[in-house]
Amino acid sequence: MKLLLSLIRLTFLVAVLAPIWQGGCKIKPQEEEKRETPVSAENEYLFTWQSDEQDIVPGTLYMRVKWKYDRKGDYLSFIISVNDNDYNEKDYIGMIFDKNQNGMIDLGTIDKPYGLWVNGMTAPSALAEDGSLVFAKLPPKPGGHKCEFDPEKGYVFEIPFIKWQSPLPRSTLLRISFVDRDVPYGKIRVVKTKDLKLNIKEVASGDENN
Ligand SMILES: [Ca+2]
Ligand SMILES: [Ca+2]
Repeated sequence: MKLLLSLIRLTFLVAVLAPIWQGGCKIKPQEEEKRETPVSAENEYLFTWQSDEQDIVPGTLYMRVKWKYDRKGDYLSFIISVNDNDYNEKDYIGMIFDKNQNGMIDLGTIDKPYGLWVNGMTAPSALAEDGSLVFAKLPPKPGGHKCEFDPEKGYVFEIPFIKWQSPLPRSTLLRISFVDRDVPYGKIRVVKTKDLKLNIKEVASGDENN
């Protein structure tokens, strides 16, 4: 009789605990999945150059780069801020993507650099070793970007739409430079980032429902 009671108890325990156990197993992989998929951690970068690395500002120069990928429109957009302290309409940022997908940022016109002046204009350009661009002697055209200047904070570039092929590749390298035209000759007026690897299609856009 005792044995029978023990068996009934055991069966009851198994019946009650099994779903809880299974439930516990189901929850765990979801938690792990979340941890392994950072949503926005890699689409913001901050670069700094100390006073011995540039003559654009007296102290530290900052460049903050935020970008996102819009899955629906298959394009990239950027917000880039640089704390330059004096406005010059020919100051510009250079953005060079590995457009020919050969695994490197090429000098010259091969990767078709974007040179975006703070006055909203652009012209075809070639990339030089130091990160600066040599602009073609052609009439400039609107670049599709906007730039605001605040003497306290510097420039904020809004670059809403970049798409050089369709569909965009899964990933690309990107080098960004900034050139300040107000720096006297012989001083350091150009800064450039290391080459970033943008994993374009792994980064959430935040615009999926738009
Ligand atoms: Ca300047
Ligand atoms: Ca290239």
